[in-house]
Amino acid sequence: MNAPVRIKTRPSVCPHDCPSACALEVEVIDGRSIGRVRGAEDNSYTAGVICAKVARYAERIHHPDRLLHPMKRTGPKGSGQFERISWREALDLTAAAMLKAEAEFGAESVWPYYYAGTMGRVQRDGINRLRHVKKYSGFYQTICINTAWGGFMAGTGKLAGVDPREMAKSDCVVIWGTNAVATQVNVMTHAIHARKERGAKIVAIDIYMNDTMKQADMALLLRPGTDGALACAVMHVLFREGLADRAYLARYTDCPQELEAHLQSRTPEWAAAITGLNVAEIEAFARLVGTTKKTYFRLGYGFSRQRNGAANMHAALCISAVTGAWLHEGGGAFHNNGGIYHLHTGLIEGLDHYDPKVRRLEQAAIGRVLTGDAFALRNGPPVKVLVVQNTNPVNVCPEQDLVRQGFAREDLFVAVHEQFMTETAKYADVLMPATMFMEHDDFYTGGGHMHIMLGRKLIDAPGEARENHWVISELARRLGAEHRGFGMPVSAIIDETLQKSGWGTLAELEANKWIVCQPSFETAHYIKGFAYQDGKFRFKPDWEKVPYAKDGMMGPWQSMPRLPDHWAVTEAPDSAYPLKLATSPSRSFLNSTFSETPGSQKREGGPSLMMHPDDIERYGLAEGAEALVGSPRGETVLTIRRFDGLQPGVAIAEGIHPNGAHKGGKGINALTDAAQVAPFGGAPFHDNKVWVRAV
Ligand SMILES: Nc1nc2c(c(=O)[nH]1)N[C@H]1C(S)=C(S)[C@@H](COP(=O)(O)OP(=O)(O)OC[C@H]3O[C@@H](n4cnc5c(=O)[nH]c(N)nc54)[C@H](O)[C@@H]3O)O[C@H]1N2
Ligand SMILES: Nc1nc2c(c(=O)[nH]1)N[C@H]1C(S)=C(S)[C@@H](COP(=O)(O)OP(=O)(O)OC[C@H]3O[C@@H](n4cnc5c(=O)[nH]c(N)nc54)[C@H](O)[C@@H]3O)O[C@H]1N2
Ligand code: SF4
Ligand SMILES: [Mo]
Repeated sequence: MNAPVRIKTRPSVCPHDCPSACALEVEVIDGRSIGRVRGAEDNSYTAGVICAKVARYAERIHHPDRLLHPMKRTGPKGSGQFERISWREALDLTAAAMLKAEAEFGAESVWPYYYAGTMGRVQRDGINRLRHVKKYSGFYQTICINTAWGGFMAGTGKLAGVDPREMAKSDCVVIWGTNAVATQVNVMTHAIHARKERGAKIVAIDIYMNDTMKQADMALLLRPGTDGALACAVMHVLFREGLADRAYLARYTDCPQELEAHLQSRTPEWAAAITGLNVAEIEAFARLVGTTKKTYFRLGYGFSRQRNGAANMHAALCISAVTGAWLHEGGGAFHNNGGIYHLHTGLIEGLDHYDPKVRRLEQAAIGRVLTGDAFALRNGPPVKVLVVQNTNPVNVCPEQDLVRQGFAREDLFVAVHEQFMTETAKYADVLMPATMFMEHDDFYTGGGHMHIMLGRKLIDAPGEARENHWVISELARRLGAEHRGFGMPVSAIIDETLQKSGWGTLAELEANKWIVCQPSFETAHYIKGFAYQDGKFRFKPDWEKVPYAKDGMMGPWQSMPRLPDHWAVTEAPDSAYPLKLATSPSRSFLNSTFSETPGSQKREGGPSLMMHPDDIERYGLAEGAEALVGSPRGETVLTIRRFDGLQPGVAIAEGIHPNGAHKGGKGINALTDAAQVAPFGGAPFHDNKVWVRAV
């Protein structure tokens, strides 16, 4: 009789770009394959729960379409026609193109282009070491976080808030502008715990009845880009009805009297006209948070992807300072914990070679950069070489028509290091196969929680797939770029980074699986004062003094309102473009990742547009029929779906489906804009005026 195969379970970390950064338990079947993936029960934030797409990770890591060998392009740009070459040839060709561009156009003509396909700190950010040593064009990350982080830090002075596990001790959890059921499932774990154990109320604030709104006790369905008006009216009611904590305001905030006077005219009636909510809803919400001291405001990214997004994030955050919720366990606000880890990333990123004079190009404006827009290029040389890791810009970046035009340039050399034949990979001149997280070492910090975590290599990579760090080190060697970080084992980089940052050693991390970095109650609740020098929360931030401002001011920041307000700069519908479109994430894709896995494809179906029945009728459309959708940027084709869980005049397209899944081959980001959102940049993905026509 054969002995039963013993499947080992090993710890890991989900590397995808998700605030949950879940601690995983992976069934390792043999040196090459995995079985089921579960959430770690013993991690206090993950608490045994992960999303469905990662639970079935075997279908992604063992996918038959994984890239296995380096290749070079044989057909026209974007055709996806390649022939197999050796690693040596792939790296030689790439390095030669980089050296040639540098010689002819200067080092800034090379643009290392990366993002958070893996959130591993070594494999994600190591490309910056090459950039700094060689003085290639810098990379200003504007696709995701700027508006939300900047808006939150404007109030607190720091990117950190109340322990996310404390949600379980709240009496009211306000889930604002994040579809947590889909995008960060653990928020729901802790919020629902509070509901079960303490009868806590869950409030959700969104622009359509998504899966999170459906679970809420109070669902506030407002018009896109109007959260600032809602926040002002809520604070108006709090002052009017004696629900503001005046002692807290006096001790902890910068200008409470000025705020109160300013809010006099921001009545619920005023906000109702702007938001489309009714006065009773606004007052009920204000009274709930005003009388429930243990209210936890969980502020998401979604509502900041508007042209007034940073201002709205700040306005929503201000409510917690008016009620004084921060003083109470289970009360206060949270967006992201990036500020608690204080990692010394000098070795990883080569910061000893940092040169502030080198230009930095905006990630989200890649279409403009590659098509020669002088402002986007900061009046510098053209970009002649792109080296892409961990991102899929041809699919995920705004102004897709420009992006594709840029990638199609015959004089642009593109090297892509990828796991799959993505839409960006198809445009590569040299395409290199990448490992997945269980095939390499790295460490992770959780944006939505408080752990530093270790993810070890658990299995061998298929074919010739190689990790990011190896590829960057091999390029560095060929380019004559010198830094001790190149060629160092990843584990040694992790160990040194942890020690320098005061978090112990790699051996300790390995023994404990994660480090709990949660600051004390006093620190997380800002009991001794907020992070500005005077300890005061800012109702009236000086945007140029927000810590984020060091990276430069962007967009029409000088006309931002000084105090929380409705800043009417979103793209207003008009007769030519009568509807507002948001491009909200879908549950089974993660940005463009997982669009290759059968389980996710089955659940998401094809690209569609959710529209109010009245609008379907008004524009002569039909359920299930294809329609052409256009914005000032471009056009795409979507299938119409009836949906009455949104306000008339608003439409939602969920998920970033592959461009090729849309009839005509243009993806959803043909509609979106790379406009700079004030004051720190960022793309207004959910702020588009559009028309819809039957085809
Ligand atoms: N399943 C899944 N998970 C993901 C992702 C994914 O694509 N799919 N993406 C990952 C990434 S990179 C990120 S940054 C996070 C983002 O996750 P979230 O913080 O959840 O942000 P979004 O998903 O952009 O939007 C959340 C919600 O905001 C709504 N919204 C849009 N405009 C407004 C507005 O003006 N006001 C209000 N109140 N709501 C508005 C959207 O309709 C959406 O329902 O999720 C991560 N997790
Ligand atoms: N319409 C619309 N567009 C959006 C958004 C939206 O809400 N609406 N959201 C925006 C947001 S918030 C974000 S963050 C961006 C994200 O957009 P991207 O940064 O492009 O993220 P993904 O689409 O997940 O693509 C990550 C890629 O990295 C690859 N990858 C993963 N791990 C590794 C690795 O270890 N090595 C290498 N070499 N490659 C790896 C994956 O295979 C995948 O193709 O999209 C933005 N685009
Ligand atoms: S919820 Fe987010 S972090 Fe957790 S497993 Fe899913 S994608 Fe990964
Ligand atoms: Mo993101």
